[in-house]
Amino acid sequence: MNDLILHHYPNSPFSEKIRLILGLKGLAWRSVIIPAIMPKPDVVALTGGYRKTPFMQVGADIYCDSALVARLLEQRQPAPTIYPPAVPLAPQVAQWADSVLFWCAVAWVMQPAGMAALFDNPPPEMLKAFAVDRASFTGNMRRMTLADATAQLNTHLAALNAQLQQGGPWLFGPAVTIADFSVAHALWFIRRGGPVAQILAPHAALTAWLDRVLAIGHGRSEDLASGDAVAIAAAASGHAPTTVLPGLGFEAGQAVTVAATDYGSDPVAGTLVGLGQDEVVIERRDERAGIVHVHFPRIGFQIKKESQA
Ligand SMILES: N[C@@H](CCC(=O)N[C@@H](CS)C(=O)NCC(=O)O)C(=O)O
Repeated sequence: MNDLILHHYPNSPFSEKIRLILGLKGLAWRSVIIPAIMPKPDVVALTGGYRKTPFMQVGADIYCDSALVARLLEQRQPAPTIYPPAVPLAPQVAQWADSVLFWCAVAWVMQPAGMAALFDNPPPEMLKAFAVDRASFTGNMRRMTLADATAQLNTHLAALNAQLQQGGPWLFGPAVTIADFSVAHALWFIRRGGPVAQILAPHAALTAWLDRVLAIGHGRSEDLASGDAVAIAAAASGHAPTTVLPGLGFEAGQAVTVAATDYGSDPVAGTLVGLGQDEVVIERRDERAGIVHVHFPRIGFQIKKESQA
């Protein structure tokens, strides 16, 4: 059943991570292209305020953050696995790539030559709107300078290349893992920067591996309008089953907010309907989308009782 609806846009690295995992798993999906900057009324109708890209919709269940979406895809299609038991640290390495490596790549690509290639020689007003949007999105972060990014990126690229010189074909040997996709999306972004992709050139094992990961492709998708996705949520009957486990500091039915702790920290308010070691789920009602369950990973998110919010 083609009920996986990915909300994303072409230039989004974290979306590329998910598109490639969909490709690896041979899943069919529906593609909703969302705006790259605010306002995003249809996104907010579904998520309740979370504005990062991508997120996955299944009926009236909304899965935020690519780490959680990757787990959902693993449940949907366990083979080939991206969490092989032989590489238990792969999710932690993926988290390093999603945070540390990713921001080095962003700072590197955002130099003028990279921006021109990424946005295909954009008009100045478009660049200005993008810069204003991202300034508030990342307002609580210290901006990396180009000098910082260059030095740190070169160190990371050399280590990744040395790791792959051990034999590959994947980062941790014979089994592909979530870490391959998290490292690949950051380097995919560098490749989209045209001339600035030269920084990858000295690392032959790494670039051959990147070709291999990107050759996986995106699986089969069909387009869907964002308004139709909102209507699908409103028409859905029921939600994925969830429970609130005891001993984790919260109770079912409590009014809470959930927010990312790094950047793009807009809180989403609702009633707690699911909580475990790895996931938190809140229920909220939207005028257009109806009763929606919004799922977040536990790592990287803060839950607050409404009285603390
Ligand atoms: N931790 C998030 C990070 C997502 C993220 O930073 N996405 C970028 C685009 S790749 C974003 O949201 N940019 C702002 C936007 O799209 O509005 C995840 O893994 O999904």
